[in-house]
Amino acid sequence: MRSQNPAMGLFVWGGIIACVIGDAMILRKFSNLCSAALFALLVTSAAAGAHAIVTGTSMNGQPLAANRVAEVELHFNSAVEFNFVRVFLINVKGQETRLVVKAGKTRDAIFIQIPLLKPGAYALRYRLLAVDGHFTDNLLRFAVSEPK
Ligand SMILES: [Cu+2]
Repeated sequence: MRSQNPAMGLFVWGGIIACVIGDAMILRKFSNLCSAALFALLVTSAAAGAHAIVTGTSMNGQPLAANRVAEVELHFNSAVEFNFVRVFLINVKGQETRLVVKAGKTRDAIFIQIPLLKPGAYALRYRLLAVDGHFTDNLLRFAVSEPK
């Protein structure tokens, strides 16, 4: 969502400049504009956050069972362009393996096929294109342990 509304940017920066000048001139009139501009800046900064980031997984922070294929679902904070999704498994030696990915039930989710793995620490490295045109590269760590 970054820089997609120049009018808002102008308003925000204009407001901040007015705010500074207003303070300098001790004109009370400017203080409302100043608050409005700061508020708009906070709102637009929040909206400029990364897309798409993981908001939840079917692993739920729990380790996967060793030596068992699994399907892990990832949920994102935005719909993703499924054809541009790439997911790699990384082991502790840094070796990367591309994983099979399937479309999720909704456009903001995907399924990842996890192969047979030994107990240990792993990470998923994913590269996604969100529907707003932003690419995101990120890592998601997870553990594999012997079933209890
Ligand atoms: Cu975005």
